[in-house]
Parts: sequence; structure tokens; C-alpha cells
Amino acid sequence: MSAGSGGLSSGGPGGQVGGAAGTAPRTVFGHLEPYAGDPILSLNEAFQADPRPDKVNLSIGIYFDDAGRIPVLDCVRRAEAQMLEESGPKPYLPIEGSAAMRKAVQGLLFGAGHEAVASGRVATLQTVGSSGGLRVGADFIRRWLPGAQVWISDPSWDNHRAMFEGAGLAVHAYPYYDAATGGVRFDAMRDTLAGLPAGSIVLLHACCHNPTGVDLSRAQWEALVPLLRERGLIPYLDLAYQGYGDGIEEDAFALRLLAAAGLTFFVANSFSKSMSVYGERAGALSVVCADRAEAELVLGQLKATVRRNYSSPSIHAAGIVARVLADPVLRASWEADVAAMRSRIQAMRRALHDVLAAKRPGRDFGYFLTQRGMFSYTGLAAAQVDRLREEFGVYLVRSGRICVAGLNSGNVERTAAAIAAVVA
Ligand code: KET
Repeated sequence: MSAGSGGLSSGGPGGQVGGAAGTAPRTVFGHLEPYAGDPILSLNEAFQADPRPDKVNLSIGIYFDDAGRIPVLDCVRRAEAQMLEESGPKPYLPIEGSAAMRKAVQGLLFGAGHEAVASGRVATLQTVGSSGGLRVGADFIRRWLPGAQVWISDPSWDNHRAMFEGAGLAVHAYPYYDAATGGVRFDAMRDTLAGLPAGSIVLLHACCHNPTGVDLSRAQWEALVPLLRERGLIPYLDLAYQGYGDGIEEDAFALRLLAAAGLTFFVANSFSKSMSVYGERAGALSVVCADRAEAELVLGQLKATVRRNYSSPSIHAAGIVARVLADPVLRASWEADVAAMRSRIQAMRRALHDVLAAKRPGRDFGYFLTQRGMFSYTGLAAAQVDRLREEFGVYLVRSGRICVAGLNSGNVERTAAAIAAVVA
């Protein structure tokens, strides 16, 4: 670790930088804090390194099929085959990404012929995953709405706080999950939002809340709209799991509601999960503005943000997404695959619930059935999570979140039995 406060001076032995006379020389990077690792990604790596053959990965938000593999969707394979066949050049995409993909994303999010899209008041850019979109939006907020506070749900995806704080914004949490009931603390949430300064950013999970699996009802979304409008709050939707909740169209409900209400808002959406293309980094950021002129200004400044960061997004990701969404045959195949992934997760929820209910009849595991999307919040304490990993090879995040899509017909009973053992 570093010692001394000398300025940089050259000439220390072995590339070291000497401090003032008498202080210990130090290396350039010796003062760095070790990175503790990301709680989700490190756990996934620990899982890969675990030699036990019957280990179960419920850590990361990735959809695995019933054989425990990450599926390659037929529509994606065919889109890629078309691209290979065309064997076109690979120029840089424009800063804002592929026009075909951006148009397809707008159609997917808002639905065909939506007024907001038709009137040109939505600025959409293709981003490096939805993570890239979230961060570009955060940097844009820091630059153009500099005093804005950011409010995320308690709890939220860990990286939300990290991304917005990393952009230099102050991040706070509004009440959300109710551990006592397994529902949403809606009154407390609404009261908190009602007290926020105008111009605050309110990050909302558009569907399939991560980590809890507990979503707002349609009536609750509808109740939020006048509050958001009257208080001048700016929603920032994260739509990473479209299709995993109730359906591709159904999961766009909140987004379309805010658009119909004429609110100005951000939405970062992802294809990582819905097209099973995690490593392609396929996502987008859209900002719904008051009118076309404003959307053009916003798009321009989003482009400036991207240019000084990663310059432009991936041409391969754009090719996949644009083709799958625009080609009717590929689109139908994709919709069928999303429906199959969604119903397999529901079947696993049911199987997990039934085994646990049989083994621990005194407890209510009904939340496994009502929670939506990839995740369930089990309520397991960190010590129980550790036991599951160490004794049973079942990996989940220490908050007690499980990725239900890591369950399959070969491991669900064993996993349920392990959970039953630690809750005993
Ligand atoms: N938003 C949410 C809510 C989310 O859960 C993830 C990923 C992302 C955005 C990022 O998706 P992208 O691939 O950048 O479009 N979540 C899983 C993986 C991770 O942590 O990176 C997870 O929670 O396990």
C-alpha cells in the first residue's frame, strides 16, 4: 500500500515512483484498492470453478434450457446465417447505431404506429447492452440535468446504484419490497415519491423486478402516473426482461402507459435475455420527449455522450436484432421461443413450490408462484445461502435472490430439498 504524499517524480528503482526524501518509494498502482468483485458475476465465476457435478447455478440472470444450456434461438441462428451469407463489409455504425435496429426497437417497445414514434418525439439509440444504455442515460443526466437526484427501488439490481453513482449522481432508494407480505410497499413508495424534488429521476423496473420478482400491478402503475406528472418527476424505465413476465406486448404496458400520458421519460431495454444473446451486447436507450425538436436535441447530446465514450455500438448485435424483429418468419419464431422460455420458468416455479410445500407444510411458499420473470426473492438469510452453496452446491446471490431459469427437470427436486433443509 502507498505511503507518503510526494508528488510524482521519476527515477525510483524498477519503475517505482519515489516520494519525498525519506519516504518509502511506491509503485504507480500500489495504492489501488483491490476490487471486491461484482456480487453477481463473481458468484457465477465461482460456480464455473466448482468441480461438483451436481452443482446448480441460480446466481446470474441468464436463461438456461431444461438441459441446463444457454439456448441459441433458431431465429438468431438464421439471422446470423443470413449475415454470413451476405458477408457484407463491417464499417463503423453511426454513433447512434443501426437505423434498422433503432426503428425495430421503437416498434417493439411502443407498438406499431404509436403516436410518440410517429410524431418523432422518441430519441432512440442502439447501445452496448442495456447496461450501456443505462450508463449513457446517466451520463447525459449528469451533464444536462446536473442537480437531479436518482431514486432506485429498495432493493434494486446492484448495478443500478453503481452506474448512476459512477456517473456522478446522488442515488437514493424509495421503499419497494415488503418482506413481511412479499408484496410492494406501495403506499410508502407513493409517499416517498410525492416528497421528491421536481426533476428527480425515478428508476422503475418496467416488468420482472430484479431482484424480487415482485411487480407493480396495472392499477398501481396507473396510480403513479398523475403523481409523476404533478411532481415533475422523470421516470427511467429498465426493461431488461421483456417477454419473461406476462408476454412481449403485456410487458410493455408500463412504458406505453407513460408514453400515452405524455410524460417525458427514459427507457433502457435489453435483448440479452429475450433473444439469449448476452455476449453480443444488444440493447437500446430511448428518451420520450415533448416533441420532435426536443427529441433531436436529446439524440444529439446522447450521441455526443457515446462518441466520447465507446464511439459506436456493435454491427453484429444490430444485424441480429433488426432481422429478428423485422422479418415476419423470424419474428414469429422468436415470439414462440420467448413464450416457451416464459412457460418453462413458470413450470419450474410450480415444481419448486410443490416440493417445498410438501416438505415444509407449515410455511407459505406461494410467492414462488406469484413472482414474475427470472427471479424470486426467497427470503433466505445470507448464512442459509452460504450453506446452500457449501453443502449442496446450490449457488444464489447472498440477498436470497434465485434465478428460477437455472432450475430444470433434472435439478429442481434436489434444489427444493436443499432449500427445505436450510430453512428447517
Ligand atoms: N437491467 C437489469 C434489471 C438487469 O437485471 C440486467 C442484468 C441488466 C439491466 C443488464 O443487461 P444487459 O445485458 O447489459 O442488457 N442482470 C443480470 C446480469 C448482470 O448482473 O449483469 C443479473 O442481474 O444477474
